[in-house]
Amino acid sequence: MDVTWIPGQADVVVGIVVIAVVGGALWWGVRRRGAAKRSGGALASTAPTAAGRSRVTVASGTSPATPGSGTSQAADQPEESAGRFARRRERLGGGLGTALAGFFGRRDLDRGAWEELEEALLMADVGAATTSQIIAQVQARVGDGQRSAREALREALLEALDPDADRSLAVGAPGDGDLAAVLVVGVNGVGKTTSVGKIARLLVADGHSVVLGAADTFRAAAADQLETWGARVGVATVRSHTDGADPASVAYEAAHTAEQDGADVVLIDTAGRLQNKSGLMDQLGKIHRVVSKVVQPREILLVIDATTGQNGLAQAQVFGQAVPLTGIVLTKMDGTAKGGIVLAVQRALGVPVKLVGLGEGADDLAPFDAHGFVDGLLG
Ligand SMILES: Nc1nc2c(ncn2[C@@H]2O[C@H](COP(=O)(O)OP(=O)(O)O)[C@@H](O)[C@H]2O)c(=O)[nH]1
Ligand SMILES: [Mg+2]
Repeated sequence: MDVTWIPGQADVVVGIVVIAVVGGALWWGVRRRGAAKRSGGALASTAPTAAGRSRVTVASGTSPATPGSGTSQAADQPEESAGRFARRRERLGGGLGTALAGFFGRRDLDRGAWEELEEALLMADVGAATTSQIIAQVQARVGDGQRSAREALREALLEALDPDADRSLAVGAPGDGDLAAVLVVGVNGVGKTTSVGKIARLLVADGHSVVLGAADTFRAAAADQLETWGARVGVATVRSHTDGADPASVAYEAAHTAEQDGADVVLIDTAGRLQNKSGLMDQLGKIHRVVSKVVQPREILLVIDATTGQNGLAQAQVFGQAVPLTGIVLTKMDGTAKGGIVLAVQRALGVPVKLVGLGEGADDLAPFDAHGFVDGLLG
């Protein structure tokens, strides 16, 4: 018997309905499985229990959970560190260059001209001491007639920036088996947590395995914020779910976990409330001491908000009395035309600016480049 089935209109409609129902059911199933995996992953690999009140957990950034194992398929790919600064240089705004248009345009460098230069430098937050030093150098250099005022100023700014300072993060080579601890400190709201997340991305981009420690325990939201950064780039976050848990316990557990996992770097976020300055400084001192029991911190980075200028700088200086700073992260450079604050902070704190924040994007944190900075500043 010759049976040939020729589909009619009704069959096509039935077919579409069947495909829709089966497809929808499959889609629902996949979604449910994905959600279960995510919520399981966040708490699965718990559990070193901290000394004291807080139960500290490891929120794995990877799935399946392997703290400290670097990136996972789910994690996004951070931008390589080389060239980041240059790619964002125009965000510096070139405010000083604009303010100096009059000075550069002058034929005679009379007293009025030097006052104009002084005012522009002060307005750019260069600071009084560095401004005097720069003006003296520019005067000496243009005096011999060999250089233009612009060239002389470029040179003086570069020298004041200490272009040969080592601005690399002292974290060793990826996979060298030598754990490096990095503490991040600073006043509330300057961009510490954000910077820890961004530094993790920089390190992962350069091949390091990283563990994060959420030692700002005032609010669980702070740890959530850090954990989100960690999960995005595929690194584990050691945290407590209890508000007000002992920050030093969390810091210790983070260092300990990183060591056990053979991670390259443990990056520790801290609280920055200044209501009780001596309490805060004691707390930082304690965090430093307990982390040192696992490994002596190699970097203590002070985060400063560039938009707060000399005020923020005065507040930040107390941190240098509590812990031995090794470098500065200057955030929100995209939000100010007063880039001269780089010179002022380095002079006031005696440590180099190592990283600058140039936007709110996940990879908008760049290793500082003195030459590129001066070019950007002069516009
Ligand atoms: N525009 C800009 N915003 C930044 C930068 N760094 C941090 N922020 C913002 O500053 C705010 C405070 O950051 P947060 O990390 O929570 O500060 P913390 O209290 O010091 O931990 C957040 O809204 C960040 O997005 C930066 O480089 N540029
Ligand atoms: Mg924070």
